[in-house]
Amino acid sequence: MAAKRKQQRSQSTVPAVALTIAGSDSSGGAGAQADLKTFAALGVYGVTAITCIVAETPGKVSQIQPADLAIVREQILLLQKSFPVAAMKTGLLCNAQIVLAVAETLRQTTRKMGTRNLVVDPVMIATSGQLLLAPEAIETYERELFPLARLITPNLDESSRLLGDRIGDLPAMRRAAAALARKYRVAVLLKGGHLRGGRAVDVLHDGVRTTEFSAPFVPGVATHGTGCTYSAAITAELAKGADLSRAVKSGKRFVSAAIRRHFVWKCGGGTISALNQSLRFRQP
Ligand code: PXL
Repeated sequence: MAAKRKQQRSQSTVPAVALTIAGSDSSGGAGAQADLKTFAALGVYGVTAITCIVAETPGKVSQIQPADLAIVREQILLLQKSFPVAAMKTGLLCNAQIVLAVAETLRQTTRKMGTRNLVVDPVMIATSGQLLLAPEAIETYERELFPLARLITPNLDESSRLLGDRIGDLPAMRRAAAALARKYRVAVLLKGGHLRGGRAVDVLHDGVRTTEFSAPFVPGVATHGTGCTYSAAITAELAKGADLSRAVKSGKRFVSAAIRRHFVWKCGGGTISALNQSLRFRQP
């Protein structure tokens, strides 16, 4: 009887749906793969629109192949038509034409959603330093995609490029987050993870208020995909109905745990490591 009730309960629980529009990372730590693992860990059903295929290992991008614009558009259109997509994120969009195609398709399809539950992670450079986005695409992001977003999540390098200014410490981060929110009229989460120090501090500016999110910095972990995982976790929380500040708080907790509990394999005389997005952890 109890087993039957349990079965009925699990059948009647339909998860919220989140869409990621992102590149495929062959090594599974970043991109759409990281997003799907994160969505699953947070109890959200993930669907994907793949924008490009990246052949890479955690330390080195070998080759990037952009997808045709028609298939990028069709994936988004089809998913939006068929699933009750509650929140979306964009990851690596590769070039200006793809950024434009995504923005145009989202403008077409999200009118019926009511809210703009779109998180834009403006991925430009890999953790390894390699350029992932064609530089001329930045302007297309600013003009076409940022106006559709509920939140943009640049890291320090990306924020510096957007503002044309170096960001060297926490007071500069606070100023930069406010400047970005003013410039693009959108909420901004400026991630300070790359500002080495005892703590990893991120600054959220929602157009009115500034909130800071802090976690111990985990040194010496050669990871990539932290930005993808973080924005995916925020998107998952938004899909479940959290407000922006709560979604960022939970997202920060999730990505910090994924870094802390990263995997390391011994391989070919060296080691290779990856984020661990696979474990569901308890929310205090
Ligand atoms: O972490 C940035 C990133 C995003 N998306 C894809 C990637 C990478 C990094 O290498 O491959 C597909």
